[in-house]
Amino acid sequence: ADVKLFCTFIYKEGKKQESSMAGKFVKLQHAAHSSTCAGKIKKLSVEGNIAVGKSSLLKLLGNVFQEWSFVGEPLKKWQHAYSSSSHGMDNLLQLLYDNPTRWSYTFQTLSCMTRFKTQIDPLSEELLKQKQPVRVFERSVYSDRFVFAKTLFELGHLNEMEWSMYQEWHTFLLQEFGERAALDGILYLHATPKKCFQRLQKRARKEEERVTQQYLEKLHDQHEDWLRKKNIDVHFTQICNIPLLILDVEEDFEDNPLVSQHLINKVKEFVVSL
Ligand code: UDP
Ligand code: D5M
Ligand code: MG
Repeated sequence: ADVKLFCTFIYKEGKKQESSMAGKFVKLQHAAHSSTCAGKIKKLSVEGNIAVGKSSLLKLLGNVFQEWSFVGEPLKKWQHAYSSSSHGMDNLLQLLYDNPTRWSYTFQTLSCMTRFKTQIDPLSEELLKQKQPVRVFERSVYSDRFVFAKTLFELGHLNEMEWSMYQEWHTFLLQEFGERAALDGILYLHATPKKCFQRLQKRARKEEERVTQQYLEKLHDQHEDWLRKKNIDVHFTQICNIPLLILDVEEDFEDNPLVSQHLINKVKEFVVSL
């Protein structure tokens, strides 16, 4: 359905537009990669299911690579969005889980905007001074679309019109900000949905009380389709081609020095190779 709807949008714009858009994306990708060759910043995102351990990995890497910059998910902004109501109406994450059909589209507008903002944020003076600056994000504008928005559409929480509109403005933003938002690598944390569900229960975030293992299974499959099977939209092949490091985190790495060290080594090797 994702491919079909996206193509509808493309075809409406005409064939010529299709090829010039594809060309533009390819050009943007080349620009992003050549800038890394010149010793400019390397930007990575950490992707993976809810509660797989992304924030924990960022913390672990932060302790080791203290000169790198780490950008966690803008969760606070989603929990305290706009309204100053005292009835919990400003917690968009809570609203999303309480009534996904009503709030999914609203949530996508805020999550995507906040992610775009952080992904194109200029480097700090301190980071600019470094020989090889590295910035690591927790998730990206890509997982927002290819994992969450797509899942919420497939579950019927975004209707056809919302999904079409979403794809149209997301594509537009990628065209406009693609170069600045481009990633040089993806770290994909992989664990079974069962393990993620256990970690989600252990974390016990109050907004996520209604999250089911079935939902995590759906998100898991979307990650696999996007990152491992690479069977998403052809117009985004350059995103499929971003260098990928798959890290198996089924075994706990938190408070496990041996497993932690193994992950650190793998990430280091990967970043050097970019
Ligand atoms: N966690 C764990 N073992 C690990 C990594 C994480 O038990 O090896 C726990 C962590 O303490 C937290 C939960 O799993 O309570 C979810 O982790 P995190 O918030 O890092 O997941 P995210 O949602 O960011 O991927
Ligand atoms: O992700 C933080 C929480 O936010 C988790 O409950 C998933 C949710 N989330 C993140 N992005 C989206 C989008 N785009 N739509 C719907 N829900 C989303 P965590 O994995 O716990 O760090
Ligand atoms: Mg997190």
